Amino acid sequence: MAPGFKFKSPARPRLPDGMRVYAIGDVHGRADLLAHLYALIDADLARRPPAQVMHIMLGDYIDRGPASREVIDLILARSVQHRVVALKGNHDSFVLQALDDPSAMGDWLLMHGVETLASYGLTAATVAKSRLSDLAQAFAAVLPAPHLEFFRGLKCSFSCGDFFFAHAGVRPGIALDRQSEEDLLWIRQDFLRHDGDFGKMIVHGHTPVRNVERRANRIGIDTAAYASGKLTALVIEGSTLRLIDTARIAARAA
Ligand SMILES: [Mn+2]
Repeated sequence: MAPGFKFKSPARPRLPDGMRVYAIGDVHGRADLLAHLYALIDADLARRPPAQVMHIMLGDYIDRGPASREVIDLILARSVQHRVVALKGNHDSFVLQALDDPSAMGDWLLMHGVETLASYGLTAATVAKSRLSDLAQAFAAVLPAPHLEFFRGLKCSFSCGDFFFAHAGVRPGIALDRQSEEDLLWIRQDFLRHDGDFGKMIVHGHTPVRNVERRANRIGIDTAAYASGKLTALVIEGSTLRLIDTARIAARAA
């Protein structure tokens, strides 16, 4: 950063006029919740049709929950009717790495990759008895081509108006267009503890919170859907923020 460089973040961040963003937090294999959330968004769109709509998925589609494959199918189907920007989460990054390098397959299994493999038909028993290189080959054989393209196409960040979207956050002191993939996908305390200006309002997931965490410089929307049943969408229009989440539906079903 050049000496004397100062961020100039507006006090009330806003999107371009006529645009509405639905930013969606970490799904982690809960296709049931994502389907519910899309239905809630459809109802919201029917009630209040905007000029332009964008869905921004904040990453971590897979692992932990039971239905990673179905989550990807839902996002691909959604992309036919809507503009969907799918960002890369740290968990999602293991898919391509594991196909390339069997040792990364080992790292992925330590990050709950076994649930994702199971959703693609590779059972825990198969995983347990397979060498990592065989497992990588077996995974390559069952991963549908559109899914491979989906994982290849994930972006590490996206900016619109005064908002900047990334899975985990950004590193303080580095311009938003110079952030590393490692930080955008993995950063925690160095980002979360920073209370200075980042230049834009950062919308992120990755670090679970019970309720959406709104600070002066960032908004965290990973409401731990996998465990809590609450998958959250932050709705942004102009400088107005709203929340839509699945908690009520999940509670009724329980
Ligand atoms: Mn994450």
